[in-house]
Amino acid sequence: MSAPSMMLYYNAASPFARKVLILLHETGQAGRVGLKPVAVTPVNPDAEVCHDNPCGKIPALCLADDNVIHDSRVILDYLDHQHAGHPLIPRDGPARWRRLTLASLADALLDAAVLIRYETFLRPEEKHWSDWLDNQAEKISRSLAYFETEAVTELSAHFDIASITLASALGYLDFRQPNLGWRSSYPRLASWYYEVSQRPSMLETQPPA
Ligand SMILES: N[C@@H](CCC(=O)N[C@@H](CS)C(=O)NCC(=O)O)C(=O)O
Repeated sequence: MSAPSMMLYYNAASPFARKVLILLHETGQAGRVGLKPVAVTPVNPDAEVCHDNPCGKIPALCLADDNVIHDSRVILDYLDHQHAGHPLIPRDGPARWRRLTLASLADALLDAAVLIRYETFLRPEEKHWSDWLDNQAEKISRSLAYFETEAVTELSAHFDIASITLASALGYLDFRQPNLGWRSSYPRLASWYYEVSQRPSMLETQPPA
């Protein structure tokens, strides 16, 4: 196998980086991308990441021509144009906008979960803002309720951009909020997630134990 032609700044705990890894596995491209592990938080930026992505966030993908693509949504779009199989982001029609909207909601759920992590893990306890934390938690529960009642059947139809993003988000909830107990409130989603969790792309990209 030839050497990877691209390099991904990532962290095994990052759910946004996991989205990229899942798509790489699903589309048979994992061997094309070398992985560069970095540890970043909003209060501990990494100089090399900041050089390539001024906002300091991961994932960021360095291409063979030295251009850098960042934000997981943009990276997934780029990589989905780099394989010959069935696109994981519908190219046009109503399916495109529906699946991207579902993915966007799962990304927003993830943003809320990551912000909760920063508030509870990085900020001193006496400075925690409970109203703010409660409202981030509400964003998560409203989004889960929507997926449960309005989207789980659609999700089951394809493992694509929407499913990858939601699966990564649910995996992150299990990883960072193991006591949340979301499965009892959202049983259809739990059963969907159980099924997709068996996919090789999910098993090979699990967050650290
Ligand atoms: N919208 C971005 C979010 C990326 C993101 O928030 N990544 C986190 C790690 S999970 C990060 O880099 N945090 C460092 C920071 O916010 O400075 C994406 O989809 O890639």
